[in-house]
Amino acid sequence: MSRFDPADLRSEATLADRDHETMTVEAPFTGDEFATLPLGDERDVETAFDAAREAQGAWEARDPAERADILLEFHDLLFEESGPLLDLMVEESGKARRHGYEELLDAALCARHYAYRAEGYLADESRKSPMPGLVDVEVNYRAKGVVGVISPWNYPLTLAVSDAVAALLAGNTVVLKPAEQTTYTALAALRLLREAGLPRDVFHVVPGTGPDVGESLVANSDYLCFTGSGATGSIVAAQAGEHLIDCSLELGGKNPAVVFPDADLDKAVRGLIRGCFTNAGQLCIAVERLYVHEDVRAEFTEKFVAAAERLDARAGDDWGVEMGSLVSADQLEKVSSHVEDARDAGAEVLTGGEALPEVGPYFYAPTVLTDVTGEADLHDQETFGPVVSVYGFEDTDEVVARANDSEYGLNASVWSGDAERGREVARRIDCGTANVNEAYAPAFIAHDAPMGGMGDSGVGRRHGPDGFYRFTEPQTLATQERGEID
Ligand code: TXE
Repeated sequence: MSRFDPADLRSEATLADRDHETMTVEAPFTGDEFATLPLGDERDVETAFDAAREAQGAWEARDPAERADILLEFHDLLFEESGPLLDLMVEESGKARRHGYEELLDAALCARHYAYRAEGYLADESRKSPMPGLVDVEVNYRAKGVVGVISPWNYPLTLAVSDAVAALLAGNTVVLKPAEQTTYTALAALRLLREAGLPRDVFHVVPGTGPDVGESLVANSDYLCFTGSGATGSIVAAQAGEHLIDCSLELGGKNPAVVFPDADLDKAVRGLIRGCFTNAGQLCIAVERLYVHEDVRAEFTEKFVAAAERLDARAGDDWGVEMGSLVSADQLEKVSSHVEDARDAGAEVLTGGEALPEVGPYFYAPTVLTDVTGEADLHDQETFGPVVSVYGFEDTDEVVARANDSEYGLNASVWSGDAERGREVARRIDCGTANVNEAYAPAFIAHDAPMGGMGDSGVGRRHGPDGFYRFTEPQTLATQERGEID
């Protein structure tokens, strides 16, 4: 039996002792049954919250250094168990092994980052003594209580744990509802956290569907982290508002990249192939709009299309696979209909533009489009697949305006031989993370730096101090020790 056998992993989930309805989880590479998933409901959520609330005080009272040691052990276990963990992730989500590894690295580095930083954040003297004078003031960063996390299927490991590790280190306990498609990866992460020494009741996972588990999860949480679609995000935010709790929402984007004529074109092609096709484009920070200066548009496009055609898209679990499957029939339907609709509205398909049933039931070819018009859904809406549109531009102000002509504002990149010029342009783009000569560094490398979106891309930030303090309740404590104030 594998270290992370689904039937065995079910024991990590919080499900009250009764029969549960089940759903079939597919293996995206084949469309065959991968496992059955028991579906919880609000009774299971309440069981989880009762236990998490009971455990919270003792967890918060622990020395922050002890909490950090557990997270550092978790970091080590992720690497020690990377083989079976990646086997599970590849089978359950249909992603390429190398993208699973990138995700594992992100989860591990996020845990390590906060393990090293959390104690300092909690003790930050510059925040604690804001007003020396007539009264002594200290600010105590108390935990919020029990943090709810609702996570999606595209990065089933890191999006299940990245918010949670910061919340835990701030002294909160956590209840997580992972996406139905990829719950077993989240349960494997939970097993490793427990093996690292996390007390059982400090972190609960309740499997189930969004409406059945999600609503009561929001109702019981003291803070909520949501990653997923804008439509579901606004439902969840409205529910959070009803319960007067704060939340952070990470909702995706239609991310632009701008290539200037002085850019190193080979480097830009390499970086943007990763930016567009990593995880088959099912990545909130994936590039979906490519603006290339007219002077280099033909040369860039030729190289880019050739590189897209060379990608090894395959249903294999070896390291050589460069692009995996879409997660499901629903996702394939969404991607195909975006491309068909764009084609009907006059777009030209330079490569791809079709499903690859001979490779696997939900595979879609790396696709490059041009002449996409504003009538096409794909022009403005997130596709969340291996599909990118190339547009030409001539003038910097024009391209900044076009990059900003979007309801979203998550991630952007600017490619130029002059890094200062790249930064100047990047600063003018309305987005939470901007990169120069790199497609998405702040999400996967810079855990010290905040990551999140403007506009319809969401609310709040993960990573860095912003990602930590959202899990705290600042309490201002003033003491008058020097006689009366009058
Ligand atoms: O998302 P949902 P879906 C985008 C991407 C994709 C689209 C649809 O464009 O094509 O969203 O994906 C839970 N109350 N992103 O349908 O529904 C659900 O069970 C509470 C971008 O999978 O938002 C899952 O755990 N929770 C994105 C989570 O919400 C509810 C990542 C996400 O599912 C719920 C994923 C409800 N009423 C999709 N309904 C990103 N930002 O990276 C569902 N859920």
